[in-house]
Amino acid sequence: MNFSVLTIFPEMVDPFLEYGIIRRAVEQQQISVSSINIRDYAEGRHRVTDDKPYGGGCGMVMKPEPLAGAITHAQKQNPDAATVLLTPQGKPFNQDLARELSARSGAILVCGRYEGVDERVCHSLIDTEISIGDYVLTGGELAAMVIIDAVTRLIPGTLGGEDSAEKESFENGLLEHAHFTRPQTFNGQDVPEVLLSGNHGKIDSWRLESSLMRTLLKRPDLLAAKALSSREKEILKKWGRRIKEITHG
Ligand code: 9D3
Repeated sequence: MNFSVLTIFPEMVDPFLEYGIIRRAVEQQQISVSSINIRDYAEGRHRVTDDKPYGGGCGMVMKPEPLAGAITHAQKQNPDAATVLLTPQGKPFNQDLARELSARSGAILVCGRYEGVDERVCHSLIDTEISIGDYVLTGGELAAMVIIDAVTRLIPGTLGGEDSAEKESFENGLLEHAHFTRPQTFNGQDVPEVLLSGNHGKIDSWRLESSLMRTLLKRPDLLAAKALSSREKEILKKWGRRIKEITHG
């Protein structure tokens, strides 16, 4: 998968490529990430990339010509890629969107800065607009890195180990079960006995129960959205009865 990041701060992206799974994916050529400096496509001695908004108002707008130049260059390099604008007005990023992007051969990630991008660029050169959540950032660069991170770990082989991405949280609509490692007693707290039993049927049941209860307590919205199996329903009913016993005596 080939990512192109279009930004006025290409140096922001470089250190992100040097760690962990992302670093290995680059080394093994499962992904490539090229940063393109939008300023390189700006004209004039000062290579200006922003300008005052028509109609007045505070803040600046990204000029269309440098951005269009950078995007068309990236699209020629990476012809099958999706062209994505990172903007607070975009579609909220989630695991489904990450999976859709991971099925493509590339993504051109256009990072806005200032108050926004000239509308005619969005209109003519952008396929989709993505936001990474309802909070205000100073630009799209961190959002581009979030997307590269989430998409890369979905590419087969990048996790390079036992765990497949499919087994994890959000893939089955539940949060993951609790995890424990050595020592068996830590700060007076013991690891649940069942995990030491070696009985894998019981361990799987305990993990499903842990997943369901954590999702109920921490993310009831996920549980409400999920199609539950009859086994999952039984576990939730059992806990419902237990809670009723406690609250109703
Ligand atoms: C005053 C109006 N602002 C909108 C809330 C303008 C504005 C603020 C911040 C315009 C751009 C930005 C910079 N943010 C991004 O480029 C951005 C972003 C974000 O702020 N939140 C979540 N996802 C993203 S993706 C790109």
